[in-house]
Amino acid sequence: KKISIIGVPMDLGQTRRGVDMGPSAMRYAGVVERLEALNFEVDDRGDVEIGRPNKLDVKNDKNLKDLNEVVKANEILADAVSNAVEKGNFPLVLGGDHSIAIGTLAGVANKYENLGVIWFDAHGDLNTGDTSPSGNIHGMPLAVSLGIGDTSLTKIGGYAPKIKPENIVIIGARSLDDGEKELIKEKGIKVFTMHEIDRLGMTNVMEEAISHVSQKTDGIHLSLDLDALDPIDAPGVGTPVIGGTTYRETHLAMEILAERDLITSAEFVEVNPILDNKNSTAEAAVGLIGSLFGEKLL
Ligand code: DIR
Ligand code: MN
Ligand code: MN
Ligand code: MN
Repeated sequence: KKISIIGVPMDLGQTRRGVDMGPSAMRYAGVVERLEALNFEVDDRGDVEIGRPNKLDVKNDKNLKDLNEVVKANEILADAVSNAVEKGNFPLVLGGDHSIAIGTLAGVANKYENLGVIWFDAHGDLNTGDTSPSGNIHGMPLAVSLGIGDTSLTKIGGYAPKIKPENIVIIGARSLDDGEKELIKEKGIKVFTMHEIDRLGMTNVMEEAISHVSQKTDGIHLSLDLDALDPIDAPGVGTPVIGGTTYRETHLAMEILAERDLITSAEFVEVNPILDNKNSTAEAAVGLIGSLFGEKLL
């Protein structure tokens, strides 16, 4: 299997600068070499071009910061991802803030009848302009992919919705806004919060998550926000939340996914080298990518 790497130096989905350097940081941490060492053929497609607004972080009347640039970049990303899938390659998207999941899913989901999604995150990313406390689009991609939110976002890729609520699993949640909690209840979205991870252990959580998300689906996308991990293990993120998954738990999750061989596309997002400790978060991300693609000690 050939892997297409697509970098997305996007930082306009939130307000802490530096996450645009995430793709460089992960390349510098050796992502290509790591995958080649596992005998994958890697096609690094370089980075998607991101526009710059004249003035950053301006909220429009829809409570959507830097909307136009986020839309444009995600349209380009959707095309790049869709091309990779069409070639039969595995798309591996490197972020960039989590608003890029809108474009990744737009590029992947039209190739599947029923795409499953495994979403590792401290957050739900289920806000809309109406419910978001921040106006940051990186807190909205899962809602957008469900077809909920401003149409300039939901119609990216030319169709909506991309995914169905019953085909989603969120893992690692510990910070949800009120509107997100309502949407989770209303749509019946499966969430394994940190409580369930503590209580059941990561092995059981992954078994349950996989059985939930693999029932009716014909492909599964993995979206991993590095802030799912505890800030001790992943300090280089814009919105750290105490009490996350450990380095080992997260590796175990990736190793279980590798064993089951169900993931058909993936993205690793929110690596911010400016906030990081000697690139350790990018290195953690690249380690997790290694495990996802089958790296083993023995
Ligand atoms: C918060 C933070 N719920 C928001 N979301 C983040 O701004 O919507 N998602 N950081 O990863
Ligand atoms: Mn998050
Ligand atoms: Mn189900
Ligand atoms: Mn996120």
